[in-house]
Parts: sequence; C-alpha cells; structure tokens
Amino acid sequence: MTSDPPIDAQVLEAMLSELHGLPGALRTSYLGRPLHVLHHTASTNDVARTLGEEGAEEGATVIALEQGAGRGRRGRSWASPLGGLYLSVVLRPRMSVSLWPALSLAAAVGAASGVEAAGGPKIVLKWPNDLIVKDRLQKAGGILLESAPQFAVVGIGINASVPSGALPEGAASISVPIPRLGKAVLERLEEAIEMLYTDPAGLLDLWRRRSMTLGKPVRVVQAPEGEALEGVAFEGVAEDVDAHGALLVRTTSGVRRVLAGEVSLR
Ligand code: BT5
Repeated sequence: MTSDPPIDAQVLEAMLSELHGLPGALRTSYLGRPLHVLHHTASTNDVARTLGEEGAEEGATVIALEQGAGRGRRGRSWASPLGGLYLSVVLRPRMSVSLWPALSLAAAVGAASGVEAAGGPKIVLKWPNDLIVKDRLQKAGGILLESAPQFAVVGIGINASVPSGALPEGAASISVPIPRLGKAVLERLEEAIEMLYTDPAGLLDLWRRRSMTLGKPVRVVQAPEGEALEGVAFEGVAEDVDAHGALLVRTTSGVRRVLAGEVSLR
C-alpha cells in the first residue's frame, strides 16, 4: 500500500484537468462550489481562511497537489508531497460556536467514508482526528479544524497515492487516485456535516462505530490548542464522546472531559 510510483508530468496534467472538471460531476449542493485547484501552495487552510475573510460562501473549497508548509495541530507539520489529497473547505456552521469542535468528528466520519467509497481500505478513527487504515493500524490522513469569528475551515489531508519513502515513519498511503478520492470525500463530507446539523446524535453514532479509541485504556495530556502540552497527564478508559466532540475518560476519580489534548492508547 505504500508502493505507489512517483507521479510524472503527464499524470500530473491529467490529474489537474480532472480536478478542474470536478464541480460538474460533484453530487453536493455547496461543498466544492466554487472549487479552487492549485498546483502548489503553502497550506490550503491558509488559502481557505483568506477566502473566508473575503466573504466566501459556505462550501468554497481549495485543493492543492502539494503543500510547502502543510500543518497539523499544535504547530506540527503535515508531510504534503505530490500524491496526497490536500483539501480545505470554508464553513459557516449553522450551530452555536460551542458545538463547532464536533465538526472535527463529522469531518473524520465524512473523510473515512469517502476513502471507502472511492475504493480505498477500511478506515477507523482515533480521537479526535486521525484516519487510520484498519488492517495496518497506520495513519493515512488527518483533519485540521480552525475557527475564525464568522466561519470555520476544515482541512483534510489524505495520503492518496504517495510514493513510498515520502511519508513519515508509521504513515500509510491508500493507493486511490486523487480526483476520485476528492470527489468522494467532498460528497461524504457534506453528508456528514448536514447530519451533524440535523441529527447530531446519529452523527456521533457513526463516529462511535468507527472509533478505535472508545473502550480502550488511554493516557491523556490535556491543554488548550495554542498552549504547550505540559499539563499533568492522566490515565483512564475512553468511554464516549459528547455533543461538543469532547472525549469522556473514566478515571479512578470520576469521568474527565477532554476537549483539547493528546490521547495515546495504552
Ligand atoms: C493532523 O494533525 O493529523 C491534521 C493534518 C491536517 C492536514 C491537512 S492537509 C490540508 C490542510 N492544510 C493544512 O495545512 N493542513 C490540513 P496532527 O494530529 O497534529 O498530526 C500531525 C502528526 O502526524 C505529525 O506530527 C506526524 O507525526 C504525523 N504526520 C505528518 N504528516 C503525515 C502524513 N502525511 N501522513 C501521516 N502522518 C503524518
């Protein structure tokens, strides 16, 4: 699965033209409308944030073939070589700001379902945002949710067909063509976001069914996004997620709620 060949110029051209034609084929009502396709950018989340600040409507989408400064959470970097899908959408969430973190779970459900719909492997989810190839337990994608006062940006990175050697250790590529994956992810992402708005309990159930975190002993280091991760670590059993996307961890002194932090399986 990590043996995809390098992408040559001809394949690249074909991919770009297929991506430019994507909006005509997309079964979405707002995601991918409009769709900005870039050969290279620093981070699609930054481009989407600028679009949001300029008043872009919900659904404006940016796809890049490679990123020079792809970002993970807490300032970590996201390896973004040619062959990955790097996609960000502008959302104007129709729910109270306190519930926005749950968009990260909806995005994970949509992206996982998109991978499978595009013919990729079965995906399980590690709280809050890792897409893990089920039979290899390796990370193939991640979600970066960023909020501004009037809008949110959901960024998704998936190792679609990244040549071996171009990814960090422990990462997997899923061997799916980027245009097909982009289409399926946008369609399933819109379904998941709509479900979060109209049937949040149902969406949480979809997340629970894919979770590899719930029911497991975990070690948690808790700190708000943007602050150093040097809070006191604690251990417990991951019990559930709530409507805000928080992880509920049972400890010897009761249930603790983790909205932002790092969770490792013990
Ligand atoms: C994430 O962060 O998993 C969120 C990744 C979001 C990337 C997308 S790409 C489109 C959009 N534009 C951006 O600039 N970002 C978003 P986190 O949970 O912090 O995981 C980061 C960690 O995953 C790193 O520290 C590495 O250990 C590992 N990692 C880095 N690149 C990877 C890759 N390509 N595949 C798998 N694991 C990777």
